Amino acid sequence: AFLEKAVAVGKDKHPRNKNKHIQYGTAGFRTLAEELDHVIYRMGILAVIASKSRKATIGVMITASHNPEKDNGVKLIDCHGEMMPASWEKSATVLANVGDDELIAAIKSIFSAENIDCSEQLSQSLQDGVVVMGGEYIDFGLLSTPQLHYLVVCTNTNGGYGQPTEEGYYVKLSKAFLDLCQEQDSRSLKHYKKKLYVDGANGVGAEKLKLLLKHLNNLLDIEIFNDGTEGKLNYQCGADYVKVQQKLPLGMKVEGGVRCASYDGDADRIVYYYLDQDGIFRLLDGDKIATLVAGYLQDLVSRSGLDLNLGLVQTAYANGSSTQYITQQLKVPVACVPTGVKHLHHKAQDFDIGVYFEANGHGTVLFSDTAMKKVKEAKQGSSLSSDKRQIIVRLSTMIDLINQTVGDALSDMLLVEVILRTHDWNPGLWNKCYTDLPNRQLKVKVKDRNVISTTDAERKVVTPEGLQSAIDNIVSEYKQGRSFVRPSGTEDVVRVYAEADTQENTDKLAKAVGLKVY
Ligand code: NG1
Ligand code: ZN
Repeated sequence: AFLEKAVAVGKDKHPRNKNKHIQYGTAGFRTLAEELDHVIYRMGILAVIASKSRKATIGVMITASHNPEKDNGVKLIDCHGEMMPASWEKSATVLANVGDDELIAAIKSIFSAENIDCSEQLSQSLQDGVVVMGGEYIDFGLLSTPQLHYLVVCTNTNGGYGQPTEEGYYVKLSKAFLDLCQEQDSRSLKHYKKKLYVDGANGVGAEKLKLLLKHLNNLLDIEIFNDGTEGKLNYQCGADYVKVQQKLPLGMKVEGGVRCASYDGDADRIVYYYLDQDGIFRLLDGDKIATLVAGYLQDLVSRSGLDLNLGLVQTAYANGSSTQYITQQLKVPVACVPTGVKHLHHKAQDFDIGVYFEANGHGTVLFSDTAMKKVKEAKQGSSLSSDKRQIIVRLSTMIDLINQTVGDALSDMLLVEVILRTHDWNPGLWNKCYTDLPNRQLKVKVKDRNVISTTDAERKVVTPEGLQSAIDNIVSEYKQGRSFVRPSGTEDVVRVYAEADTQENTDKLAKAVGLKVY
């Protein structure tokens, strides 16, 4: 609403009617006074944006300084009394020179260049849309994506899934976590340490983690990095960066052997990692989390004596070693589906207990109605041995710990922590379950990514004709080679994935396949 008004008032009262380019120089805009009207109007707009972004007072000076009387000028003074930084000078120049109709786009680009949260205005637009249709809404303010999923279910089940408040979310998760930890408080732990470093991706997760921590009775000793007070959202940090680049996020200082985790911006993904004793970065991605969780639940189920089937759902991006480990070692059935949570979630519903994870760290566990009922009934049963009872109670508390609605960085983190604690594992012991095949993801820009169509859960190309056999030929030259390409559903690129026996060969393979796409 503000933005439309800014354009309307500008056009009406302070139009830009000369096409002369004007630049924010060392001391602001300087030119003939008669050419400055629209510029000064726009500096009013910029001043508000700057002040809001700095959460502080800034200044606007109108002066001809040492120049003749017919001249004039305008400059901004930043919050500590100094000149505005160069990036703002650039924004000022852009804003001063766009046509009256391009003002909205220019303002939005300043929001993004200066990393300003424009969600408040978008939230207002949303509310306008709801009200226009006679709808009602609850404005929860800032939440993580999974928190909203949780609130929706709670609301529609009249609290059956938990209290429909943000606090209710923390209470539900933390209670389950504390119960699961307490059960084994008496054991002395040799390898599991409560120290954990978390990279919040400069998104909403860090703030929410701080609130959750208040409920965890110091069972975790968490240090938070990239909490959004300084850096840019997902810039050289966050789950995707760490997973794809296979390195530590910006600003994180870690000691060897300490568990680290990265969330993504809206906290529905999480990946773990650590530096080993040689200082080498080791990733514990969605596949490693999936196998940890599936293995653990599988064991619980089998010890519980309940007749429940458990399966794991992956995508083509799952590391080949993880699929091999889960099918051959853990003997858990694995299904492969196309990329995208909706496919994984849907497939996971085929099992009594369906674990699904994308390699990038988005995933959760689904318990079917049958599974929930069986666990509940068993828990109420009177003829259980105390060993069995303990296992059934564990399983039941696990259900509370897991946000079944969607992948959830906070819930998944607690889940991983509980399992590691139960096994008394450090990250090295976790990582030893299987060794990832070296892998590489590339993006290729093409004219029209949709000429590529795929089948077999995106593992084989259908069109353009000949591409798949070309890929097959290349792959056959590599030991343990596997590669596939698919058009991204979220970016205008084709993604190339490759695995092989060594990192060097993997990179070569990915590049060679990429060239076929290009
Ligand atoms: P695309 O752009 O279709 O590859 C990416 C992720 C998906 C999923 C979506 C939605 C990879 C390779 N792809 O999809 O897994 O998370 O974004 O965020 O990580
Ligand atoms: Zn996300």
